[in-house]
Amino acid sequence: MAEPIALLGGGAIGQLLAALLARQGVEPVIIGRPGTSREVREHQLTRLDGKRFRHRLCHLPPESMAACQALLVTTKAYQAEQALTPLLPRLCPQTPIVLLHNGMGPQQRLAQRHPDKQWWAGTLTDGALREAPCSVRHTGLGQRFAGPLGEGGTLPQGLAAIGFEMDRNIHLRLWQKLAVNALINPLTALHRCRNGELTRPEFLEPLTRLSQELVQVAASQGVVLDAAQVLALGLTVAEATAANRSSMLSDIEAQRKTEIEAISGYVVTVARSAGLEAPAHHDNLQQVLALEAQSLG
Ligand code: KPL
Repeated sequence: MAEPIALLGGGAIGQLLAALLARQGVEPVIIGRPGTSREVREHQLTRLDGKRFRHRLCHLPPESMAACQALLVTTKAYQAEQALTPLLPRLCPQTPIVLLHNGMGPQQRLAQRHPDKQWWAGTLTDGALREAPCSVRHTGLGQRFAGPLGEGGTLPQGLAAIGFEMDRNIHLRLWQKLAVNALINPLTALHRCRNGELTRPEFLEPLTRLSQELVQVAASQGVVLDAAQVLALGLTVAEATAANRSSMLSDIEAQRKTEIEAISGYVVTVARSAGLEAPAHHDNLQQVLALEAQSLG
């Protein structure tokens, strides 16, 4: 039998992927926090058609992690590096570690600090809602891509089985996803609005500025994007997810830390290192950090 796929992060996306894997006959295991105990729990997925799928899912502490065909990292961006630290010595050098969080920064830092590992990144646009600790609802069918951050490698069979497509230019896709998140997430958090409200005329100017700055910063890294296309992509996603609260708005409302540093913060840091300025992203960064500090008390 094929080796399991390990998932680090048992939130909505982690649970959705675990259930999709189990349905395809690929064994998923969830890696918990250090100090947790090994246990098998009953999980439930409510599928897009409303049907329920139940499966038993093994939760393991990091110290019990064994060989797997890939490790999928579905934590928040700011948790990824710390959560991975106890696992890295236990992973074979050939095992792909697929970073699926929003934003950028951890991918580049991890690949630089641990060049002996197989670093991959991915994006997925599925919607998922955690309805109870072991119950997740699939709320929107998305596209799923993964690709190596370095050279070579083949898509792990378990990922192909659940509809991930190989993307050899995953950097471009990460920038496109970063653009969508940098346009939508901070504004929805600051204005406490749903994604669809950003299609209102008063948001056109700030969204246009954010698109233009991001395209210049991307160009400094050799990534060619077009400002009009970035704006159109942001508006299309805002419209397609009109009724949703962005993850950043949800984090602020739930008084959690946000991923602002890996989103607007990444744009500002890269701009600075290239001798550029990104004032609109800088303002969003400062304002969301202030809001976060207020909500975290
Ligand atoms: O990824 C998202 C998020 O909320 O983090 C978007 C695409 C903005 C959908 O809400």
